[in-house]
Amino acid sequence: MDEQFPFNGAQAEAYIALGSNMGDREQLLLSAIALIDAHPAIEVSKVSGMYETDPVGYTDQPSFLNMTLAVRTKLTPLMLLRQLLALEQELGRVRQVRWGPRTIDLDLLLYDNVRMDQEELTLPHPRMLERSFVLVPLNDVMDESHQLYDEVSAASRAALLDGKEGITLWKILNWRSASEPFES
Ligand code: PH2
Ligand code: MG
Ligand code: MG
Repeated sequence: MDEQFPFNGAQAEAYIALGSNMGDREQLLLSAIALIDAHPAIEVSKVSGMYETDPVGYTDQPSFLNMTLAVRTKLTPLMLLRQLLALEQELGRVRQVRWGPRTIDLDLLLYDNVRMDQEELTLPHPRMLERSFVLVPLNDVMDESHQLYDEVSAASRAALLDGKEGITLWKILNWRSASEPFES
C-alpha cells in the first residue's frame, strides 16, 4: 500500500495521537482537530478525552495535553502521514530538541490493521504500546474489532490502575463537528 488510493474507494480507519506542551496547548489541539477534519479526504469520527500527562523521556519540560482521534480516510498511510506533518507546520510547530517541548505533535498510530516498516513510516507506531499517554486516550476511541484492541485496553487499564503514570483527565470534548469543537 503506498501512493494509491485504495482501489475500491473504501475508507480506512486510522488513529492519530495529538500532543502539545508549549503555548496555548488546548487551543492548539482544538485547531489541529479542526484542520484534520477540514481535509476533504479525512473525517474525524471520534475524539478521546483530553488528558494532562507528565512528560516522558526528557522529563525537564512542562506537562503535555494528549488526546487521540479516530478518523475515516481515503488517503493511504503515507499520504496521511505527510498530511499530518504538513498540518504540524501549518500550526507553527516549534521544537528545539528531540523529545523536547513542542507546540504540536501529530503521530499516526494505526491504519486499519496495516503493518509496515519503512524509513518514513512504521505501523503500528513502534512506541505506542509502552506509552500510557498514548494508550489511555487511544482506548477511549478504539474500535473493538481492531486486532490490537485487547492489548491496548488491557495496557491502558493497567496504566491507570498503577496510578504512577501521571495521567489525569483534563476535559471531555463534546464532539459535534470539528468546525466547532465544543467544551462541556
Ligand atoms: N511526546 C514525546 C516525548 N514525551 N510525554 C508526554 N507526556 N506526552 C507526549 O506527547 C510526549 C512525551 C515525544 O513525542
Ligand atoms: Mg510523539
Ligand atoms: Mg511526532
